[in-house]
Amino acid sequence: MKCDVAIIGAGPSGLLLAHLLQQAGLEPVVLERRSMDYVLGRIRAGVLEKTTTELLERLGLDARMKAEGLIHDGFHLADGENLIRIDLAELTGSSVMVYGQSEVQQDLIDAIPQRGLNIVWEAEDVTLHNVDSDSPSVTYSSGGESHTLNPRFIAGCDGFHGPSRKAIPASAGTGHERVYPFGWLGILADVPPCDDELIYANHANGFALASMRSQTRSRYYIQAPLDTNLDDWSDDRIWDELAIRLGPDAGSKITRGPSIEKSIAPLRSFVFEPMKYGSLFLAGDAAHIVPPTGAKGLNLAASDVIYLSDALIAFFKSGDKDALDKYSARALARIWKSERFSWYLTSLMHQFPEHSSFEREMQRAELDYIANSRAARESIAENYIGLPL
Ligand code: RFL
Ligand code: PHB
Repeated sequence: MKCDVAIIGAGPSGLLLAHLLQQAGLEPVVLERRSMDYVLGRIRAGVLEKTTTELLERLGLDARMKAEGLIHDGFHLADGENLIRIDLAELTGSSVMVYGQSEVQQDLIDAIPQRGLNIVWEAEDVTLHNVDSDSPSVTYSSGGESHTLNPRFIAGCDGFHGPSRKAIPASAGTGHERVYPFGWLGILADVPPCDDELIYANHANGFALASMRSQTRSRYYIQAPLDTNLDDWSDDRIWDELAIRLGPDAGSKITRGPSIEKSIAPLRSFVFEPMKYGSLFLAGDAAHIVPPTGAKGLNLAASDVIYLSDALIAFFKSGDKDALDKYSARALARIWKSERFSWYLTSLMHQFPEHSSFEREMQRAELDYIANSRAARESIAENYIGLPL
């Protein structure tokens, strides 16, 4: 099979990159460990920045998003009592799109046959070889048979736990990490959302987020200890806790219903640099993780692949390696700013076991400042809608 770029992973970064390269006339091959149904069933992000919606537009894969996605002109921070509205439209002239990552995945996957994209689902034992040379290879097995790809480049889009980052020798890069002492317990239910906009709440019992997928499907999260057992959290217990944490107004507007998905995700900040080693380029969660509080993970995956596809296309069209050499520095400049914002909102909105009354007062004072300062709200808004590429 001819292969210009072997892309490992069919999450948003792998599929977006594959479509961009294919659109430019290159021949990428995507290797995905899981089945298509498994990838489609993963419930994750919900908020898309303009960079991401414009990328889907550029690929001509924006029709369903435009028809079904919800444009949000603002969101709320809450201190358990009062709501502080961050008016994105008024403060920045822009907005965000609420459209689930599973829907984005569906749109990217639906277009695979029609665009002639090569993808191997359930590829086993994907292994990278000679990544430090100009002739790397990737071996894998599929349907009981062994295969080898000989691409010019490999794109590691295989998420935090994939093999790509691990193929880089420890001496060739640095990982920067912060692990938070809690996770998010998420619930998805076919009930109308409690508000038209998202609410991020800092309550003495812990953080809560009211989000949505549509006018009839809600997504909620609560901060929970890392050793939380999902069996201890009946739907009723989660609804009761959300009603407390979201405050009297939003809490009283929650519509309860049976969960259609429940999961717990740990929170982590992580950056690996550089994002290039020889002929291997990392993109998305393979190179960095943000805690979900800033809604940045999927959006960073999108900006990485915009930079990476530009650089790869320039190389295949003209042999110019300059943009490839600059990819890591260019991507990291945006990544670190999103890391900062995600860490800041996480620090502001959660209860930390190690905090004393002093740190809790700092959070309270910061929320009070945000409520009363346009400059503070403007700073939050410009980060939330996404910094320029
Ligand atoms: P993914 O989505 O993890 O995809 C990686 C793919 O690689 C495959 N893979 C392999 N394939 C072949 N061989 C191997 N050995 C492999 N090992 C792994 C995996 O099966 C998978 O298909 O990474 P990608 O593409 O970089 O995309 C990143 C995003 O998925 C992630 O950043 C976001 O979901 C984060 N995130 C959010 N991001 C936002 O922009 N806005 C949000 O509102 C938002 N909310 C969230 C989130 C993440 C969450 N969780 C579960 C951590 C909310 C939550 C709760
Ligand atoms: C979601 O709807 O899943 C969601 C929304 C906003 C976030 C994180 C997750 O910050």
